[in-house]
Amino acid sequence: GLGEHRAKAERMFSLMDGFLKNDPISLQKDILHHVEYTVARSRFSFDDFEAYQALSHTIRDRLIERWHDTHIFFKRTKPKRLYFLSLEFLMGRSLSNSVINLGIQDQCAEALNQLGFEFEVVAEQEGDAALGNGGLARFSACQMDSLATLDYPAWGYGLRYEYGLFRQIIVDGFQHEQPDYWLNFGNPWEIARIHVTYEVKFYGTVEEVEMNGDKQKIWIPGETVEAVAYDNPIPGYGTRNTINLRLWAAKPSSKFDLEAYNTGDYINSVVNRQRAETISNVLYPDDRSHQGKELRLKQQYFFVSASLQDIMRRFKEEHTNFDELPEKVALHLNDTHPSLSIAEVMRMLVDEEHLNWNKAWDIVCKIFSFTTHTMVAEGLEKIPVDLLGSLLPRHLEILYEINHHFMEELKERIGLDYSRLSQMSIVEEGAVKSIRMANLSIVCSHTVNGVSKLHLETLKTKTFKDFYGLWPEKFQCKTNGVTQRRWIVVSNPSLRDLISKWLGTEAWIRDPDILSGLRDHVDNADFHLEWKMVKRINKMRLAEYIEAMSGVKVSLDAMFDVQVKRIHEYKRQLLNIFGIIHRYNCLKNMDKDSRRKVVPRVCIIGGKAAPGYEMAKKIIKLCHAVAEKINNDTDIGDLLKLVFIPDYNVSVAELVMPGADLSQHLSTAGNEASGTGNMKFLMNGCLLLATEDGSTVEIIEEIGADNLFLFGAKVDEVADLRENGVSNLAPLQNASPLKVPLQFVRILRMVRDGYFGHKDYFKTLCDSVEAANDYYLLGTDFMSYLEAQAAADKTFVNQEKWTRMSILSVAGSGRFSSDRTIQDYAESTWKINPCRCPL
Ligand code: GPU
Repeated sequence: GLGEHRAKAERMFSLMDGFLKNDPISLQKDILHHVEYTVARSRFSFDDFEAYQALSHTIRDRLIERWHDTHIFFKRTKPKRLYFLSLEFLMGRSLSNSVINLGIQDQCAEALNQLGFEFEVVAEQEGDAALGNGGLARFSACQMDSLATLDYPAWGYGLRYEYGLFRQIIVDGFQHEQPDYWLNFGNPWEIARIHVTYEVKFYGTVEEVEMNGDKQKIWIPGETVEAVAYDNPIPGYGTRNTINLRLWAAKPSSKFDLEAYNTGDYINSVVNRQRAETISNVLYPDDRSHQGKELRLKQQYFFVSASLQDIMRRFKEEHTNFDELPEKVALHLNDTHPSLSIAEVMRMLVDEEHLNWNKAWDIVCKIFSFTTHTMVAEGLEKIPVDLLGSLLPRHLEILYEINHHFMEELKERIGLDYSRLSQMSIVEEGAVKSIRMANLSIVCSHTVNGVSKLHLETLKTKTFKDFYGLWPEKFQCKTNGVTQRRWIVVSNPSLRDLISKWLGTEAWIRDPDILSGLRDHVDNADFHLEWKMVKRINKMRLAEYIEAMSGVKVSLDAMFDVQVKRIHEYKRQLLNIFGIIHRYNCLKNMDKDSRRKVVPRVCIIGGKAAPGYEMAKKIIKLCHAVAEKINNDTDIGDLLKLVFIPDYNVSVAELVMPGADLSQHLSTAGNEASGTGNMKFLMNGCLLLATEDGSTVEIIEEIGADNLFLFGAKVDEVADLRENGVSNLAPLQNASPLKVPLQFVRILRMVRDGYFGHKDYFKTLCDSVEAANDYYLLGTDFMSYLEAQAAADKTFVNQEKWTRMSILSVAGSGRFSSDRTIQDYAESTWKINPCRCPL
């Protein structure tokens, strides 16, 4: 009975000795305990990596306590939960972040110190968890941090890829990809839940059976694999709440195929079973183009099926009636990658729970919300019907039926406008008949979110114009954000201390709007001095790293100018490189006197190209070819350096952003849905040189156009410029009959003629920006770009002005915290409330 239960609980608690303690001595005891019993090294002799392992397990224990308490509390209060479904999470390192969010950074540092170790060195031992490609995946990670910090009852669901994003190595200036077998060194941050498993089925046929006089479709699957849960605790800052990121790994089913084993072919049977594990083996490395690969589709369904079984089981433990589902469950689709969820929930409700179609559809339309991360329709995900029909035959039927109902509704609303009907259809007819996952997601979601104001505007007027006409109320803007915990507190401790000192509080770490208080000190000379000192310290760290990576020595007096992000033609790293060549040409043509007035530059470029993206790979090679020329030109010396930072990832970003003076965000207007790197640089007091694209438009609103360097065509000029070479909106400005300025042509010529070597190899790259083909308008924007660069140089000479702009950047960065984004989602999209676990 209850009494017995309580007596048992009390005895357990007395044995437990209370919760783990966080004073330095207790931490040391625990670290040594883990050295001896978890790492199995002698406590009298262990190295930095073993110290990392032991400290991580020490922290993990503390996370587990909080995580248990949080989940017991959620179970007791039964709040509406958010399930954040994403195929990618770029978590990076966990140790520093956890220690900071638990509020035990100083204690840990002291504990390690007394054991003869240094926290920074120990933290450096950790490898990145890189289960994602770029912005979309890192944004998922920032959102998890904010969900935990703001006490929301949320779960993240994802895949536990055994190989994360490839490692980039550079050989002779070319990118090579190496597998990232990140689990080789163990992962103390996950908890294997060997008993939380679900069967996931594929292939097979659909049959019709009689059920209580009704005809009912059932799916007879042909293959079964097992999904095993791995839980990753996500601690909030300034709260006990620690939420869960549950990642699924594929394992062979524990059910045996008896026949195969009885035929005596034992070895082959085992080998075949083992193939199941390939499903979660490797992350697809091409961001924004997932088209028509069976393994990718298998990954998506594997993820969807396991997550939804888990979510439904939890719902059924707490509730009996599916009418309550919309009040208790919010399912969020992070882009279309998890959108098979829609068909899967319909299948569960109709085929397994025997709800009628309309009732099930009504429920489904109340639980899904959707965020799209792309501006351009070409990037939208499509799944060939043949592929889907063979892998998931029942789901294909369901998708057809959803579309049938939608088309009927649409005909009633808009009449027999066949062109519009076919454009809005979930099914795309044509050479390859496909399912349009974005259309599916829009039809079924109660909210469709854009990731910046400009992005939402494009969705409404272009990409999803017809859907906007049909359901204007569905479309909402939720401008992205990044977490200041990682992007200031973890990555820039000196700035953290400085901000807190001058604001007189650390409250901004939970309440980022407080950062605006820095404006009060924007003209204080002491503040300026300390601000510049912090930047100098961070530049020193970065310079050391650059020298270690590339052998190039750089001057701390130079302007550190950074462009780090995935390599894409639309992000225009090529424009940056052309600008650098231009600068080089100018320097070469100057006399000694003029050179003395030049602001020295260190140009830093970093980023990965998708393995199959030839043009992006050529950009990387060109960068190296130009760097080789410039860096070895003794004539130029410290006036200009170009370095490519290899293997750009989250932990490299943490080092690069604090040390940057200037950062570049060069996407042709109308291509970058939001951008989040710009926000991270902003938080680190780095000035932006940018086009008016994505979220930069809102950064301008917040800090004023005077506090960054803007250039380039505006979004509503781009179409005209592409077509006519001039903008109808600004005829005077672009009146030149030559679309492309002479300087640009000259630089193109140099590359074409082999000035940097590899003439043949760069040919297609040059062709892609030749006047007629210059889709991303490099030539058109070139002069404007050079002007913005010149303005940056001019301002850098005036350090007082520069520092002012830098301070105002940080002061205006509060709006770009993911805390703001998440609160907005919680209140207006998910309709969830904070659920704070008591201390
Ligand atoms: N983004 Br679609 C990705 O990183 N990968 C993708 O496949 C797609 C979008 C990015 C957007 O390019 C970027 O503008 C945005 O800030 C980010 O998603 C998060 O919304």
